[in-house]
Amino acid sequence: MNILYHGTLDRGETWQHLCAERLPEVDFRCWPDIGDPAEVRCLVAWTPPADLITALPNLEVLFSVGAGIDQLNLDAVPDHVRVVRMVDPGIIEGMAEYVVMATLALHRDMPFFLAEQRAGRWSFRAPPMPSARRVGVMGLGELGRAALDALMPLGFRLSGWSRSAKAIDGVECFAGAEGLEPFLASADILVCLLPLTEDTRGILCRETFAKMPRGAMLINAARGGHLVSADLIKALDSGQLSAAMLDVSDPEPLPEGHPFYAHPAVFLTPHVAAVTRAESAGLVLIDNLGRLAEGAPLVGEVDRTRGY
Ligand code: NDP
Ligand code: OXD
Repeated sequence: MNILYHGTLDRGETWQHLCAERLPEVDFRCWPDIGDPAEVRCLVAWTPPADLITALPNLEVLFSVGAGIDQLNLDAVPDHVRVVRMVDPGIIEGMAEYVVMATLALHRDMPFFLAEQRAGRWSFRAPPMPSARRVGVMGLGELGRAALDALMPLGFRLSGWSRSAKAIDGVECFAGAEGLEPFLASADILVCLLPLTEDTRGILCRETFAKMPRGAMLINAARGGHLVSADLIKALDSGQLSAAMLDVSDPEPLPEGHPFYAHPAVFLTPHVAAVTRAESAGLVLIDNLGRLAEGAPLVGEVDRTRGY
């Protein structure tokens, strides 16, 4: 079997070595050393150029380097090609840690205390107990579930929203379009961990913010396309929302001069919430290549009609 990797060379080399050790029968190539393109059955990439996809006439599987697949431009990928996202324990652990960090920073009023510090003021303000705050997680997949598990011991009230109904101990679960309004109505801190699809693009918008409790806070660690930036600025300026922690933006990097950079209630991280870890993700990829060879189901295979 031949597999082609397109991306940063250090990760490619780690995976190439891992593959040589564990699956010596697989010929792992790192772009631009494609060899004969007709021999390539699998491509692993974050954002492969469209002309690379068309150059591979026998491509069967496209593996995303990340947990998301929206960045792959699937319009350029023939329908018969299977698409697989990365279900990496390193990504899952990283996201759980980020959500805990961001939730605690917002819950403990860090935006207020930082502003007061910058203004040279010593301003006492007691934070509410975690049990007085509800954290609502949008998306109850690999990352949403891990984030909720990590939040659970901290004492927050927890809720979650997904497309299909779920039952999770200690979490009030809502589902579908009809579940969105009651879910939002009690979300003091809203965490977005949805995949970016036609249904979820722009979901963090004026209508959504208006349904949340006044002064609520937002964490977006999913994709920049979920958020309508101008609506967030208005919600923050009007006090409907009080702070936002954003790991992702549209576009990335966020252009110089974008209002988010200077807004006192916006806190940015440059898409670092959960990084694909070469070692742990490499093992997941190797496992999937073994499964492919055996004709077994692939971990993280995406339903292309659903978009995630
Ligand atoms: P999963 O596919 O495991 O989970 C997706 C969840 O979203 C599921 O619970 C699904 O519902 C729900 N969902 C999808 N569409 C809708 C909808 N229309 N309405 C309500 N719920 C919906 O994804 P992951 O948890 O692995 O990843 C989520 C996203 O996180 C990725 O797609 C990526 O964009 C982002 N990400 C960001 C990173 C960062 O560093 N900032 C790192 C890694 C990922 P159901 O369970 O019913 O199917
Ligand atoms: C991912 C990401 O999807 O890093 O894995 O955003």
